[in-house]
Amino acid sequence: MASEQTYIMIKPDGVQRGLVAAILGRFETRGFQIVGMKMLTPTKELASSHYGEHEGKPFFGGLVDFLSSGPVVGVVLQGKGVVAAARMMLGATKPLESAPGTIRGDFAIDMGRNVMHASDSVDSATREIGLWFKKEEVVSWTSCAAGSLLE
Ligand code: DGI
Repeated sequence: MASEQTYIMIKPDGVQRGLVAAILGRFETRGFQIVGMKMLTPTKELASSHYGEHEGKPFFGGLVDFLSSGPVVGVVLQGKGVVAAARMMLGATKPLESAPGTIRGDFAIDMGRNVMHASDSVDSATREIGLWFKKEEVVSWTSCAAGSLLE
């Protein structure tokens, strides 16, 4: 399986609860590489674009208001199979249906406060990385651990 990039984001609830390091640490210790990272409070326009697939649904307004309510930490992660792996590590959209050991299964109980986002496909990852990061903000670097992580 080829190296991929995905977009993950600690949402305002995760930042407020001081979960940034705990969440990002899981990805780093597994062997995924951070190649872009920023903290910002998203505008409503940016939040609406990010969740564009949900426009028109009853929860859309609340979702956009919440995502733009405070700082988030957006990260581009890179590694073998990282798109599907990040979704597995994240857990189900409804935290109470997320297995223990997943991020939502360990850190959340409510769908409207489910602490983190991760792109759900390679195509979504490409779109979301382009939405949140300028090209020059994604850094190309080689980890000195690469030879110990991959055959
Ligand atoms: O990729 P996910 O975050 O797991 O889920 P998603 O892309 O289907 O939905 C994005 C977010 O929108 C999700 O994290 C929580 C919220 N959401 C999704 N479905 C519902 C919802 N919020 C409410 N209140 N009701 C829903 O049915």
